[in-house]
Amino acid sequence: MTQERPALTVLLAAPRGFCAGVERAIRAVEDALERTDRPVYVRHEIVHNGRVVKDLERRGAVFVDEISEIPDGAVAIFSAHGVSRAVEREAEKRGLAVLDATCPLVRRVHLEGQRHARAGREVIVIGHRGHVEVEGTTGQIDGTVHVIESVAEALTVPVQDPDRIAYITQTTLSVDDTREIIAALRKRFPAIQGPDTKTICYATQNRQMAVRVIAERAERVIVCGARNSSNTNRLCEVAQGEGRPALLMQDPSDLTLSFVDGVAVIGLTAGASAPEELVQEALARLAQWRRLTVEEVRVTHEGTQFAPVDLSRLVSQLAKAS
Ligand code: 0CJ
Ligand code: F3S
Repeated sequence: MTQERPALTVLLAAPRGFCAGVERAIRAVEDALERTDRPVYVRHEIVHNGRVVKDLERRGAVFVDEISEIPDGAVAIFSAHGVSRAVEREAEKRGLAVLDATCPLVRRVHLEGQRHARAGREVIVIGHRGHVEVEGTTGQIDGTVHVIESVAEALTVPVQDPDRIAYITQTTLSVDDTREIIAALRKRFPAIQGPDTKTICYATQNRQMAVRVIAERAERVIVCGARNSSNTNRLCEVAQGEGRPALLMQDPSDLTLSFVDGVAVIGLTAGASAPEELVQEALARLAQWRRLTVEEVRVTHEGTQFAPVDLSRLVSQLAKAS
């Protein structure tokens, strides 16, 4: 007699997966591959996901770490995370045909930082040191910039004039941790200017809210996404903050039978750079072991869409050059 697979309820977070900035950035690479006959180079992973990068590589895109690796005459695409002024200037000097796929919400943070610097304020960037978005944002601001990652650093960051400072944030931070860091800054520098947690983007906020709701009901949580993806890691932390073991699933093989052992209700979500196919692969894997009931738990609807990156100027520039 065959033994029936035990039941497992999967709480599927919504919203999850691709945000509007990721959709736009990937489409910029696809459009460039379709509409130009030049080689298409992308500086940095267009978004932090190996599956997305491999797919675009198969279609002809070449990913590099630095602008200096891009040959003259090629199309150069900047990733969704944004770049510094130095990178922009180097591309200009080299005469590269640039498509800037920086997320408009990251760009907004750049402009905010530049505005504070023009007003003579020192700018504190709350974010992860060494992360590509933080490198781009700090490199967009002419003036004194400090990066801080924690409440401890908020309490010790050395500033020249406490009456002339401002802060901005990376877009993909933990909402809760950032709120605490901002509170510490405000307490120490009552005159500080800054936007509350608003510059953490809508997609990051919504995915954190959704994973918290499923984590309240699930015993464990699976988060699809890459290990180098900041927003994906933050989703794991939110679930762990609710006392639930969380597994970051970069590839279906990361999901092992032992993770679901004895579990009746599991949560499933995906970072903003993780394709939905990964979520479907997680479900297929779980279905090999268990009889699934899948319940989508939606905490909000997302209507945000961005206009595509405009290729028309690039296409006419290339046509003139050839
Ligand atoms: O910084 C961004 C514009 C977010 C892009 C989408 O997510 P991802 O994983 O590529 O980047 P993070 O590491 O910043 O979350
Ligand atoms: Fe933009 Fe936020 Fe996505 S900054 S790329 S909408 S994660």
